[in-house]
Amino acid sequence: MLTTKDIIKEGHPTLRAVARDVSLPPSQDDIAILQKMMEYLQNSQNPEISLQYNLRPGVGLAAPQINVAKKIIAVHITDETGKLHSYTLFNPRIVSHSVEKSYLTTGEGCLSVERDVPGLVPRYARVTVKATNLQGEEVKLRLKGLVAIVFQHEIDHLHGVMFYDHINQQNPFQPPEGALPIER
Ligand code: K2U
Ligand code: NI
Repeated sequence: MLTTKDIIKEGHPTLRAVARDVSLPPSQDDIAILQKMMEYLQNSQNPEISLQYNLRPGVGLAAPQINVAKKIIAVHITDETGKLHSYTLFNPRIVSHSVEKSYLTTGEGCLSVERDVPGLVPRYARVTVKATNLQGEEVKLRLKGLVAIVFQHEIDHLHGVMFYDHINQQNPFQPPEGALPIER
């Protein structure tokens, strides 16, 4: 199982690399990588397991964070309405997005960043994502709210972008014009 030591931290060059497309249909190796990433998220949200292995809770993980520069992400989050959003995806890309912005009112963190970075992170309020799932099927997801923010955070990782790259350095807590606040 993946644990905290398998997650690379700030300063590691792979976090700033542009990840490669996964060739499809996915190989057994790539399938295993994705399954381990989802297992980490589920373990990190399990009180007993996360305590036993000292795992930081995560709702998303991108392969570059385990030093695999490939376009692979996992998302496992129960949203504000109590709906579980659980996705294991190859080659995810944002194909369209709203003009309207949103932001997580608590700011963002990152499993690869072991410090608090204060400030609001402007995101698109709604995104449409296309990807290939574990079964090799093309999926099209229309996302909003917290799960849309998580997807943008993870897809950023595939382009070597960290959440704090988006923070307004002049006024970190200035909400983007007309943006929708999203509570955690
Ligand atoms: O990619 C990662 O480092 C995992 C992050 C994803 C994330 C952080 C902030 C905002 C959106 C996504 C971890 O899940 S940080 C822990 C966390 C838990 C619940 C809600 C937000 C962040
Ligand atoms: Ni992150």
